Amino acid sequence: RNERMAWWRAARFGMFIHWGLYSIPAGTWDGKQIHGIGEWIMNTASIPVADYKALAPQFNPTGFNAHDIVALAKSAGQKYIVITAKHHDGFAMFASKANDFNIVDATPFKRDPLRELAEECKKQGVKLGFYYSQDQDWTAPGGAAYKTGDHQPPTFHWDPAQNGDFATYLHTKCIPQMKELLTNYGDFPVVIWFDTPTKDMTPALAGEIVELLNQHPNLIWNNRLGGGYKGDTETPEQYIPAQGYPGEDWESCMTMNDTWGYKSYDDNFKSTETLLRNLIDIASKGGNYLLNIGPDSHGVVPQPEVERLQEVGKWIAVNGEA
Ligand code: JFZ
Repeated sequence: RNERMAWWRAARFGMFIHWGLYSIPAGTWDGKQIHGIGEWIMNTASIPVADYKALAPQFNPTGFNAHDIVALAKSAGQKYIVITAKHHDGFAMFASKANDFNIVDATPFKRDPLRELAEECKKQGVKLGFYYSQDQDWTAPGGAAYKTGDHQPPTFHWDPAQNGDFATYLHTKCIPQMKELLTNYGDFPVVIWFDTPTKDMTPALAGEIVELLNQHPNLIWNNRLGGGYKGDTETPEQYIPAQGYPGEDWESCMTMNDTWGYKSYDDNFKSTETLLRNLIDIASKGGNYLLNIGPDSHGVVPQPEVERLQEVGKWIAVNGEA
């Protein structure tokens, strides 16, 4: 374990990327601004599956440039990147034979940004990990949903198209896609970042995923798989624990404004000073800082995020690495 965690412990600073179809509505649906985090818009606004899936043919983010994003991370002093391969909306940002609701088959863009990032990361010496929403999936039948609004128990689904069997979802979409992610990208991923487990993820079902993960002995995965598995890393979200987690590996993930996925009207950005203080506070307590960017529907990183990352990088260059 110590050997496997060595690069991660030394890294201290990483780039989180939340990017998907939700960058098209960017916080607005049917002319109304939808409260909350942008990547949750399908759930928060109770958007029917067919309407949400209709975003895919509109997704053509030709401004996406893997070289520039990896270079931006490097210039900020970030040693690794974790990008949303699939968020709760179920849309795969990678080439998938297992499910056709993906960026290569369902959009005019037809490129695989994960492949492009993997190639650039290898070239530029940055590590790459994938976030994968293993449990919530709002467009696949049987995928789980957290409750928002008036969604009803036990499933909290809002569209009959979401109904189905969770184990079937797991066996026909989640696990096949995880296999793709774990085998199609060369040296990567070095991290799998799970999220929001529900009680659907029983120890037995989670065990099937763990079996897969164990075939990749250098892989690092977080504590959000479910089924009672603790994983390798604690993941305090949007805060810094007062004492850190003595004896454990931990990573605070944070946004720069008030959303992970791009929202056109969220300009509540933290100052560079605040971001630097967070980095230093976290590093001093032995943790990692996973700082999020949310590219827009053209694949372009919002300018306030670029500026802040560059300023953080300048400070590190002048004041030295911890
Ligand atoms: C989850 C996601 O639902 C969200 O969209 C984003 O991807 C974020 C990084 O992770 O949200 C969470 C997960 C866990 C907690 C809070 C929000 N938590 O443990 O407090």
